[in-house]
Amino acid sequence: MMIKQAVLVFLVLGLTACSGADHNSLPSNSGISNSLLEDMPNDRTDSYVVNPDVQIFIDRMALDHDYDKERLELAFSHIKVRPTVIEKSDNQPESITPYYEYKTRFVTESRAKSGYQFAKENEKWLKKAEQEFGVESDVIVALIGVETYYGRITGSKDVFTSLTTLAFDYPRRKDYFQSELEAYLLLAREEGWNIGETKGSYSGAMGMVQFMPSNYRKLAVDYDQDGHIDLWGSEADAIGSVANYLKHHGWVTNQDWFVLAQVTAPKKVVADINRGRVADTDMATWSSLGVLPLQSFLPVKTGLIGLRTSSEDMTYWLAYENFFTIMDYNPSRRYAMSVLELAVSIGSYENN
Ligand SMILES: [Ca+2]
Repeated sequence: MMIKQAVLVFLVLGLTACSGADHNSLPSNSGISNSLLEDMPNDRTDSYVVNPDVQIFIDRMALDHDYDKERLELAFSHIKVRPTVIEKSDNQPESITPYYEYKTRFVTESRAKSGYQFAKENEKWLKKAEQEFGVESDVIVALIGVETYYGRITGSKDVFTSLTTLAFDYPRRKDYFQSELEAYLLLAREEGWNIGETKGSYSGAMGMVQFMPSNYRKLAVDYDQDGHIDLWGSEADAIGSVANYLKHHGWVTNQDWFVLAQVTAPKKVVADINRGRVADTDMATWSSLGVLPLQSFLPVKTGLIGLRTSSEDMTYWLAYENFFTIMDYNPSRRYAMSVLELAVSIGSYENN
């Protein structure tokens, strides 16, 4: 989540492909996972530990957080230096997939059915989260459904290796990934994980809700109160964490997400379609620009969304604040619309 706008590709996908996270095992004596220890480069000079930037990072972790320097030296000496990560340009297929194609990955009958079942199994936690955070359960469930198919696909890459590669060999976003690496190492210490045993996405997003380490530390919650925040194994923790995230980013309880709209003069609003990530324009202004809601609407500000719903058709919506709060999870309109459409499907599944 949250960095999907940057489509990254590893030149060499040499990462271990075993699935699941063994993050619940006890820390080894070294605090490093066995899989990482077994993955020894032939020569220490092929490892990240000899990189001067890594040495600076290690010194800073020791100084700022009193982090065990030997443990870090050992961990970084077991990651082979990988070729620089490259970024696909903005016009790669991934970023221009039209909405009607994009949504077929997420808004499906089977995903709605599984979401309905997930909701039934977790009714207790979803009700609690609705009350405590004010986020509707269908939205929480749909978000987990789009992120990882309700926890079925949480990523199989070692988070420490992914973040190290991005932190030191992806110049454009190295500050961001160094701070995520820092958060990951602190999280590992707090949660008692061996460094290198936590699996996630290629960019270091973790668990059923695909939180980056900084959000894991800041916004994830131990909702079943077993003493650990486990976003892989605990559906309760995943539910509470998503609800807390959305509340933190301004979710408005029980407010609609959008209304369908008609755009009578597209040229007049060409700069307003998919502009920004805020609901900042009132209905009177939209009306003067020829944008007319096709359904009953709330007297609050909205933003204009336009997405391709077939090869010929563009559909428009006036989106309320909550639509943009979903975009705080992943800044893609197609993503936000998919989550909300899946939420509708899950909510109406029982009546199918
Ligand atoms: Ca827990």
